[in-house]
Amino acid sequence: MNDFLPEDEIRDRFSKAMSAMYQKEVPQYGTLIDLIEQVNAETLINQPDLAEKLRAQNELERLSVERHGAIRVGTPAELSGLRRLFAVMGMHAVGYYDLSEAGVPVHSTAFRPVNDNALARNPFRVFTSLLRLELIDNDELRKKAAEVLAHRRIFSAELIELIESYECAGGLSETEAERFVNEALKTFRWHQDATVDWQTYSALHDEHRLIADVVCFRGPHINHLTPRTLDIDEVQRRMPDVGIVPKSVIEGPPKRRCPLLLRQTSFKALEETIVFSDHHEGSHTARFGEIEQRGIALKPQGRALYDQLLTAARQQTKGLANDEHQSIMEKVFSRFPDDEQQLRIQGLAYFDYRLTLQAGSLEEVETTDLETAIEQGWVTATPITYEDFLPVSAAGIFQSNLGGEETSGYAGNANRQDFEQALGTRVVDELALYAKREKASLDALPFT
Ligand code: OOG
Ligand code: NI
Repeated sequence: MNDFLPEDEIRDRFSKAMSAMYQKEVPQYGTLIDLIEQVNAETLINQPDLAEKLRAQNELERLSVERHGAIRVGTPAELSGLRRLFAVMGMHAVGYYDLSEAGVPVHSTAFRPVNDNALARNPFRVFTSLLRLELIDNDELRKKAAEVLAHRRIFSAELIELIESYECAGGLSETEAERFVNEALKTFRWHQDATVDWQTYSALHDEHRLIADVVCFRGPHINHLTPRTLDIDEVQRRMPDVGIVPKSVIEGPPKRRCPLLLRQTSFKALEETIVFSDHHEGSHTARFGEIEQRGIALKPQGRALYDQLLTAARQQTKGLANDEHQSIMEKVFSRFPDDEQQLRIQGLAYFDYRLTLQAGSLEEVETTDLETAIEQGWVTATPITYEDFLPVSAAGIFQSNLGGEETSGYAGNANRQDFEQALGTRVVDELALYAKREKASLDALPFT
């Protein structure tokens, strides 16, 4: 019998090790975590109903585990290497995000667990972006960047060996898993010393700060981690009290009774001292901390409405501070139904259907229809949580930390095929995952 450590367990250990490393590397991130824990605790006291609901869903003990991190890589080989690394932890590429639209020369996916049990155990995901050198117009600069990237190795020999042994044997033993977590962590560590001289860094930085961030260092340092908060508006409000500068607005939908998709905010990236290969001392800003609050996954029709309202609101919210931004968003989003029944009946969002314990006689359930069964309390419909990302929000996060204005310089360049070729596989369609889960729950009900 093989005695493998479950992938979910490896992911759990890895995410905790990553969190410990990042708190040590970026002390402000530890401050953010303390603030979130305080706000979460207060929210649970002030909203006993929410506390009860979370307790019933076994959510309380994993409230404090990080929900996601983000990295950026420079070459197809690095991206496909990451695919193999994350597979060891049961994380697979889900979704394609084109950020060129928002003036950021990358396209991205999220490595994440895909099945319910794995998500329930630890939903840790890594938003992973691939730099698109082909979007750099300057020939000389593009060649220089490609050359620098061609020389770096972001995975240790020991890590590659462990990944190969996972692929051959189908798992890792306890001791191998321990070594794997250690070695994998090194890939995402911060390096104070750049691999290039000051002049090269500056030239790349002037093209786009992100290019310098990807090209000039030894590896894809983790650039943020993101815990979950129960009250993002409150955390945004209190960040300055603990000496943290928040980004100007909370991204995503406004506050709702039935939370939609994903809301995010972050603190601004820190300026950190860097020593360049010519011993020149300078600084680089890349690393920050983020928080998220997740809501229901939307069906294509709901998502179209979200995108439409977001676009309408964006024209009115440009440049506004968070409070005004949120109040305009609330107004614009009043067109989006805000109760679970309407979200369900109008086919706007995904739900998970379950037979309740007091489901009368099966016969009664069998001969009725879904809506009656829900009304009678024989079947419950629970919102399915959105596990993915939002490209417009992601662009907002990128921009606030790269100091970039929104530009359209790289726009109109979605190229999923290229991305999948670099990755070495197709990305999983996120909507198909939610649809499958909803359908499986419906199929398990005893209707005839
Ligand atoms: C990724 C930014 C996107 C999110 O949560 O939407 C992101 C990055 O800055 O590399 O993490
Ligand atoms: Ni993020």
